[in-house]
Amino acid sequence: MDKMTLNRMEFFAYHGVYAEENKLGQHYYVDLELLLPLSRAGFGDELTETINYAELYARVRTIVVERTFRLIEALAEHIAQDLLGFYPELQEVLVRVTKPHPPFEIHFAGVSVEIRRSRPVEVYVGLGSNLGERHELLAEAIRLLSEHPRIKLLRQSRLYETEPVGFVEQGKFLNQAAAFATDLPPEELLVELQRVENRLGRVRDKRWGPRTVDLDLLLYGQVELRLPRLTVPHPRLAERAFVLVPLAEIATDDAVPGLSSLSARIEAMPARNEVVPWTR
Ligand code: A4P
Ligand code: MG
Repeated sequence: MDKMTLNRMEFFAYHGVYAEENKLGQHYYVDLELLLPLSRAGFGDELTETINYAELYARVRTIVVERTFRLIEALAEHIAQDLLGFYPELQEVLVRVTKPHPPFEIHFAGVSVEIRRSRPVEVYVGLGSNLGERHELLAEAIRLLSEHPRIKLLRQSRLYETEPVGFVEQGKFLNQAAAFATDLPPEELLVELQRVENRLGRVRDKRWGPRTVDLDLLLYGQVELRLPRLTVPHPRLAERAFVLVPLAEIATDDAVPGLSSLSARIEAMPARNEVVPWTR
């Protein structure tokens, strides 16, 4: 992806946790790295095909000098979210905020934070539980995930009761699918899913064995990924009626890369009859 950078925009402002900072003010530097396609501007030589950096500077300036934040983290986050919201062509932004001279006796050359943010992606999570208060555990898992500031719940399917697949000497499962918008990269999202599993008492002993909550990353936009600890789309997704039936309720028919029709796939699975809507 092409890149535009704005280096060391300099402002005077009053952010900070300490009273001196709010009273005396200080200098701030802001650096930006914007990832966006620039070839149309390159070939056409038209300002309307790119981001006008004078306008960009003015937007950043408004945030830095007209707002007050306690933390430079909050200032950087605010700039990143504002720019992603305002410029639809912007794919990713890096924001670095520096206080070169904090108003204390310091023995380092200023302090900075640097964050990289991208446009949220629609992701699908498969949930399963066959131990404890299953429906409460699934609801709690969705609630805990949505509490994350960078994960937003979009839709959730009904609950389905399903026969155990794989290791069959265990209780029936409740399964569900949920769609979220997130700008977390896939591996960080997996860490969040595992954090929620652990909080809800998941003990990993037997593979495919009973579990309080299992959270699988089914889809991350249209991305296909094979990492040592993460495969997306989920490798066993297309063979499992307990995943596909809830997923089809909240996703479009062509949502799974490499699978032309979710509904046709489900129609061809005898096990779809073992996936029945569940109510209390
Ligand atoms: N991993 C790789 N890709 C992914 C991904 N897309 N999402 C790695 C999540 N994890 C992924 O998973 C094992 C490792 O897979 C993780 O450490 C991660 O790095 P796990 O959740 O620790 O173990 P698991 O769930 O016991 O194994 P696995 O292979 O994920 O099992 P499944 O495929 O999740 O199957 N029957 C019914 N009716 N309903 C169910 O929900 N679930 C299972 C578990 C078996 N039978 C079931 C159900
Ligand atoms: Mg799993």
